[in-house]
Amino acid sequence: MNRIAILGPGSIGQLLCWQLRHHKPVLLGRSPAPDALVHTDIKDEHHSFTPEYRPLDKARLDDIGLLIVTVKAYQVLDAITPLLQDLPADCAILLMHNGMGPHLDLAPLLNGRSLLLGTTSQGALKQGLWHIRHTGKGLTQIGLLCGDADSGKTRVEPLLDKIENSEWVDDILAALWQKLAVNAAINPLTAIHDCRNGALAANEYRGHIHAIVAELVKAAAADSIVLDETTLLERVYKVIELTANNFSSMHQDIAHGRQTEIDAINGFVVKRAQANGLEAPANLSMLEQVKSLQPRR
Ligand code: KPL
Repeated sequence: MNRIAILGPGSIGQLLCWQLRHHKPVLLGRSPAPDALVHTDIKDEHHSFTPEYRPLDKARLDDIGLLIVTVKAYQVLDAITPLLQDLPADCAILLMHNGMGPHLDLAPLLNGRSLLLGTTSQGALKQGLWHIRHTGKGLTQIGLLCGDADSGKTRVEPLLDKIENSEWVDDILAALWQKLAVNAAINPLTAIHDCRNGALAANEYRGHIHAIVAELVKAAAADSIVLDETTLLERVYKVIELTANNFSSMHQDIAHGRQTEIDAINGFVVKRAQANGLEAPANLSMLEQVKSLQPRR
């Protein structure tokens, strides 16, 4: 049987597990098994269900047809590599994390398995180990990076079917670069200046935001991804307006003394720019400032 497994039962992992509950997803993790997952929906109604939970150290994986990976970008390689020997040869893998980069290292290790990438702006907040609150219904986009397009799309059909406002995109890398622009502009500035997203609408941040986005557009172009700077800036300012009251995920990571996703966000822009002989000083400055705020690994 082709089961769906979710690796990384954080807030987005648990939200997807709830949304896919009719497909009987398997949760893979290291915590003690949940008696139930509690899901508080947007209307503040509580629901619960008990997914099949497999502790990672002794999980059977031979029935998994789609592995959805919802760990942080910096955990992706370490989380997936030990599982590869036990995953079926035709198991598709879907990465859903903020930022970009792990796909470059992972793709060569997959022995022909399909690799799909996704991004979601759905909001979910952890209320307890196995309790999440669904806080926002943003767009979810999924597409194929490598492997067979038809079977890749078929494997993620349950997600496209069950997640409101979700879509298949043919050019997933372009979609991820566009989302990256939003995170590259908002996340580090809110972390460095210790402010809510809405504060970035002030004039004093305009120069930084424009420089970050302009460099990102050039880095993407060097990787053959064509982005429109004006449209991206509009998108950044729209998200600042729509999420004005929120603290970004990077702000929260710094506030709680956790490692951030900066390497996969501004760090990725710097890396791709440098790989193509370009410089990205505004993004490099964000990278360095956030690194100085986060705990050393
Ligand atoms: O995705 C986000 C994040 O915080 O990581 C944004 C869009 C910036 C919303 O806070």
